[in-house]
Amino acid sequence: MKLEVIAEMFQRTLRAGIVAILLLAGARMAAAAEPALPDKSAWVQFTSFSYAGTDTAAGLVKAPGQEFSNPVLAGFYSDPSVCRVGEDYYLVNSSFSYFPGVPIFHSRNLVDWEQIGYVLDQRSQFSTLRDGDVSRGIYAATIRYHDGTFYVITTMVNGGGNFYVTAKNPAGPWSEPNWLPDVDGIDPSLFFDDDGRAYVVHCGPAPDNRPAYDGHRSIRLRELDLKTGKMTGPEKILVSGGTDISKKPQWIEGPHIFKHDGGFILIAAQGGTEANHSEVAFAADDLWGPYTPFADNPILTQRDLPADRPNPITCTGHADLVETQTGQWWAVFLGCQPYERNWFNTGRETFLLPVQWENNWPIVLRANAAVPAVVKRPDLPAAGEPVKTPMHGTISWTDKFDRPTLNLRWNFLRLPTQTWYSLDDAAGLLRIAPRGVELSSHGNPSLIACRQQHATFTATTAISIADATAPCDAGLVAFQNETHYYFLGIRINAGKASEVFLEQAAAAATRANAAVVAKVLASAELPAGAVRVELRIEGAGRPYAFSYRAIPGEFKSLLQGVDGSFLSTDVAGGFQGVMLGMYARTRP
Ligand code: 6LW
Repeated sequence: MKLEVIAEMFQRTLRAGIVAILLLAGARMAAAAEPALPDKSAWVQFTSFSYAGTDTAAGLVKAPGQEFSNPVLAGFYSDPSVCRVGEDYYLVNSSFSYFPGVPIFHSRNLVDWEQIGYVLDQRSQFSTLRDGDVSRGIYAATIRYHDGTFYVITTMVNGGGNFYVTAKNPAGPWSEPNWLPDVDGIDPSLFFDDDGRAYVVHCGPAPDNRPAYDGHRSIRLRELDLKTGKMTGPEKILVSGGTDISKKPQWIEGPHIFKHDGGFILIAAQGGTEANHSEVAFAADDLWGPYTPFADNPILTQRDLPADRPNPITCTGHADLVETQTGQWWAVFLGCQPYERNWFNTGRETFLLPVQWENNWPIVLRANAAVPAVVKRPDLPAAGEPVKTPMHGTISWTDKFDRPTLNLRWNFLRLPTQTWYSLDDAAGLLRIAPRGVELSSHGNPSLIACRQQHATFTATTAISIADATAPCDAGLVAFQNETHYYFLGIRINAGKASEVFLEQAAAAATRANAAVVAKVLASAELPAGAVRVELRIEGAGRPYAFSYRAIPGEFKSLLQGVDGSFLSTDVAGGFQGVMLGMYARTRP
């Protein structure tokens, strides 16, 4: 976690209510000012989108019924949290400024996850997701099940702060947010004690709001009255700074409390979500502490491994634990897969490893042990059970837009302010209204995107050129944030596609400069009479290649060897990975 992000966030949570109200009022005015959409016949007609990604580690799995390879959720699925109900497991991730928010998955074997919905799929749950950088929005969520009800607790850093929602069915519907204005900070988690009492444990500011050093934070505990939905009783600081405050540990965050063998185990991330990330453990006889750090912390990190190791997994931390119905413990946590140096475009992904209890301490990986490429599956009856939509390994799929609703993999950037897309499942068309909202803006562009889940991938979309299509630019985008994206587009006018171009966001512009001007890296004339144009982005680690095909005709390269590190978190900053999507805009 970066200082400027968290500092700003704490200030914001103090003013949470006011900010939320102001943002909402402002957003309403902005929405009211938006120009009316043109008639649907003028919208851009996307006829398909295909994705294919290769996972090299998956190739090492020789006995898929008994083994698996990480990650279990490929692509930007950070800050995983997991819970079990009987034989069923549920997992949630952060979603930042993408809507719907907080994807939720189901599994019976902990390895193969099927998305069953989103926890925050109602506009009303998301009233403040209107502006702000992509890396704001919804931070780490925790999922727990208690007494017939599912709870997801998380933070909206754009205003509102911490809140929880509940559901009887994890696929939804989920309730409206129950805001917790008394919880100051991020990464809230719930702990239900055997007597039914509920507690929120979270990452808060340094004691008395006076950090002794950069990254000085605390882990705090307070009771939650489930009847009133309000915090009750005193708040207690369980940990100040981290495992050993004399060593100035940074960013103690993402806490969870578990009962084990009659005592209490607190785990938390420490070191920041980048290369120094780790997971550490503390133990106490009483829920309120005192909490003693494990002498051999961390219980998980990759930070001490040689930088030149093959196929490195980095940044491991932010874990959650679950006990299976057969009494084994497993950890889900985030990890990254750089293709070169510290460059990764796939964001922070969800990993799974077994936990060994040693003298009542949960060890995920011993010091200097690398995340193994191939892992023995959990010993669960449903091992190897197939899922409809694989989320890891080598994946390929095509969406022909022939269903009445959008597939769960599609996301919008921030809260859609208008209904600017429509699905025509009979014709197999996804229509997107070109609007004057740039990818560089803090608005809601006409972008429908899914995750880049592999370093080596191909994404292709097809646009049918109809006579009525409004004059616009439309095509395929690889988007990391407002100042780091590539847009492979065509210019459409009067029923003709005249030109294909590749645009790169002008990263040199600062975030304060709203008028970020993109630059055109390459362009080519399209042959007259093309009825359909296909656009393709291929990634092979760092190099990205952009090609197109005017139909009738063959694929042609527009530009190859484009620097994909421009889209990496290391270069672009932020918390998420690259999204690939379909985009349309009126001509700037
Ligand atoms: C999250 C924090 C972190 O809230 O990064 O990796 C923040 N950990 O715990 C955003 O994902």
